[in-house]
Amino acid sequence: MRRQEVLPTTASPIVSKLDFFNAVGNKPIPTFRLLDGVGKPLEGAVLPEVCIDKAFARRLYESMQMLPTLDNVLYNVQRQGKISFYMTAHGEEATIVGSAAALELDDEVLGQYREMGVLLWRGFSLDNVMAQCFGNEEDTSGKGRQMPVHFGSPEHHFHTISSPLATQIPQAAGVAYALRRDPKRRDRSVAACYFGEGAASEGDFHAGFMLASTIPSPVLYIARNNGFAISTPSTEQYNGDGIASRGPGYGIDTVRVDGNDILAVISAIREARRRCLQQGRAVLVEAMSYRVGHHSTSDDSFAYRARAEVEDRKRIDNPISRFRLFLESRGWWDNDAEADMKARHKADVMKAFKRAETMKRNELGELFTDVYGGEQPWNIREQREELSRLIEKYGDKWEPWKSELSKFKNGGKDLLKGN
Ligand SMILES: Cc1ncc(C[n+]2csc(CCOP(=O)(O)OP(=O)(O)O)c2C)c(N)n1
Ligand SMILES: [Mg+2]
Repeated sequence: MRRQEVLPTTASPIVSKLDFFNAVGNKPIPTFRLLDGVGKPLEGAVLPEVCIDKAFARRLYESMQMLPTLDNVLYNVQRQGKISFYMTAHGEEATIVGSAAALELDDEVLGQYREMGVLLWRGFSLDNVMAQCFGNEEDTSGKGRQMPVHFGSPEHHFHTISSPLATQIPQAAGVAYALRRDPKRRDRSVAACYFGEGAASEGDFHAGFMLASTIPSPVLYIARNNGFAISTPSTEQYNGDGIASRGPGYGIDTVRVDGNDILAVISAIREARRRCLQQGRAVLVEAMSYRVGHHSTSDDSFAYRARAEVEDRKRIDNPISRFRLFLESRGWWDNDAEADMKARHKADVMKAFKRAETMKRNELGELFTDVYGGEQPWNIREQREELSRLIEKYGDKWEPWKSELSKFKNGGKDLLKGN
């Protein structure tokens, strides 16, 4: 028999028919789902084991419900001018809580900015959330020097959020490589990296995937495809089949999941995590959802999408009510439980808000610390001295300065001469 011909640099079979292709398997990528729109398991669906556990299932539901409670309060707090900015996670509760629940608590998380729910799942308190958003003296994320929602907590293995999009994608490949090199964490921990479909248009997406593809490491990429990058709908963001279609191009195991089905998200992330560790390689999960809220408090989405479209999505495919219907079908939830939870959540959030509202900010001088390690460089010293001179001149004379300084511990006096 003649030996089959292959080219030296590829295992590609030789064909005589000219055939172009533009899809994975020449058909749209399917979406993995376990529960239908009314919380009923699909035929043949294998539910994750957590569903057998009533207490865990209720915890999942309560964690999802906490997000809109917190989001509504903080959104309004921003509108009252008490915090400068906020971003909600409306519509993505199942993707965020489900993925958090499927990860181990010490997996390293590199988020984009809508993943506060992952931190809450790991025990970051409501007081911590408020302290960061208010930038008060209890802010453990950054001493009040970051914009709201830029959380970070080494204790919770949650890397600090940074505003420039997609920077976390190559960083996650590096973090996962470091995990692989650490004998204590090798084969045990993954780096989980969240990003939006919009961020995947950045060069850093491709740089990160290239790194993860060629320098194998256990990085779990979670693409939150919520249909929008601020005002740009996903239909204008790419011409391919979402973000999932890019995984195979980099030789990365990939799955697309219904991001509004918390049980499907848990199953997909669990299996993705297992593969990451077993193969020591990257895995990509694309979670499909719909951004129900405005992009941020700086956005009014009704300028570019119909109110009715949003209302329809909320009603037809609500990740929270889908799971509630599932719980009810098992006899694990009812109206009394709902009323009790809502009252408890509201009281907890309001208590944390009221506490944070009255707290002082860090000393003003903290503005100049931690910028660089080691000795303070001349430019930072100069800026500190300039502010000190201005406080001396206007601090107790000019009303806007007086009221602003009163929000800081020591009223800015730490910057005056002799301090
Ligand atoms: C490098 C960079 N370019 C632009 C922006 C402004 N920006 C902030 S969020 C955003 C949209 C991101 O959309 P997506 O990744 O889909 O996340 P989503 O907001 O939908 O969760 C843009 C363009 C930025 N922060 N960084
Ligand atoms: Mg998006």
